[in-house]
Amino acid sequence: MTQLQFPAGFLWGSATASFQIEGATTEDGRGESIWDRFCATPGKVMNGDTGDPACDHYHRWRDDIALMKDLGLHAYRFSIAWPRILPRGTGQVNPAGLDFYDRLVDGLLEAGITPFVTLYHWDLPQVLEDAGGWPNRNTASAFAHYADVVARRLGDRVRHWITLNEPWCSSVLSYWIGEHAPGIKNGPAVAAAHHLLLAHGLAVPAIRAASPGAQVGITLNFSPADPASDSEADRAAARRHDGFFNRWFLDPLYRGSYPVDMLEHYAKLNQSPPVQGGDLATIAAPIDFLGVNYYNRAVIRDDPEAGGPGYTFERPEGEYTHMDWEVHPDSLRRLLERLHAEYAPGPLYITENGAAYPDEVAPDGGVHDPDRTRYIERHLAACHAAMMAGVPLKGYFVWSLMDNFEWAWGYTRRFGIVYVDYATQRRIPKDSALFFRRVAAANAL
Ligand code: IFM
Repeated sequence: MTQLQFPAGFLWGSATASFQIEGATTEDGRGESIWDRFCATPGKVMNGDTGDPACDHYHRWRDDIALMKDLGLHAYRFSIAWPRILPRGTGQVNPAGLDFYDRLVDGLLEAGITPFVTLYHWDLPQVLEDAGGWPNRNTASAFAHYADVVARRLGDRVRHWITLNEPWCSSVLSYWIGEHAPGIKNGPAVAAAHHLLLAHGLAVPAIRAASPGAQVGITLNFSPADPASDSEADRAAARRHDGFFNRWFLDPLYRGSYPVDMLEHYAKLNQSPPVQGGDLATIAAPIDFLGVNYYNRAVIRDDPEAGGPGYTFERPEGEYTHMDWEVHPDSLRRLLERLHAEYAPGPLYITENGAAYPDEVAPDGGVHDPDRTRYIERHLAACHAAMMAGVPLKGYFVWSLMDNFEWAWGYTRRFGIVYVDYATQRRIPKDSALFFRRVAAANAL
């Protein structure tokens, strides 16, 4: 392969999330989150795994920064645990929680690593869930208050803010499919999604006021949809999947409206977004960048018997990761080009991309993960191709810095470029980390 040069200033980073790495779930005044409750509910998380001690990052953050520095990373995307800052969701602020992130940000800056802060990566304070969770409109204003508290404390140093991570997961997966906390099936997911978007819209001006000149964006997870065949029915089903997963969030953010075909579809399921006057303008207020999380595509076959949106997923021949997700880098290229062409969100970042494989420590002490290395390499090539086609992609954050708590899969799925031995908390950079270090240093593939 000829060398693919990335533009000067392209950011090479890694990403994590609070609940997945921090541990210390009851320390220093942290309140309970919906994920603590979900983990404590038998049968919800594989092996009964919990958020403790995860990667014990709450105590080992200095070492983890040193690790990133050693890997030559320019940027680090992490999330703030809302229940550390406001243990009861609103009201009394917990100073120890703010202090933790304050130290983390200073440590990153001292190491020359740019912090990208995600405010919500799914750890809703349990008290807010008890009051109705995301289907309750009040949660959106509580989020704006929380964003204001954090931005006031860190906004002088943090220049990149992400309001929400993957609102599809915190609405549909959490209140309709029930695989994620709070684990509600067939609940008011459309209302949850609307209030998440509203929370984003309300938080943006609060962040801008407290962190003048900072860049504010949102991260969405995308599922590019290909029809299983050329039939009209499969193409319509793929379009439905696109609406359900991608357009449902993109359209209100970038067009100020929900997609009409999906409104009609959801109405048949007795769901509609509880829009109040001014909501859509709040949601669509301009932002500075779009964060793209991409792992795989979906191949869709129409199936009126399937319930819900009326389709099933095909499993084409190909390569699959330990999540049983198809490896399909060209869908990332197409996604980036489509986002740029159809929604013109301005600067884009890959805020997550990566793969789980069942890694083991080899007798020589290393962790040899050629499949992950190849996955990252091929997706970087796809990013490069999209940039050559004019997409303003500004950086790439690999998911994840280190192996961590993979939600309902517990610790059984390893996404890190750094291996974590959970018994000792030893970190071992995998071959993919060494590859990523070379790419970042050369700014080329
Ligand atoms: O681990 C998750 C992350 O929290 C959100 N995006 C997908 C990753 C892999 O499943």
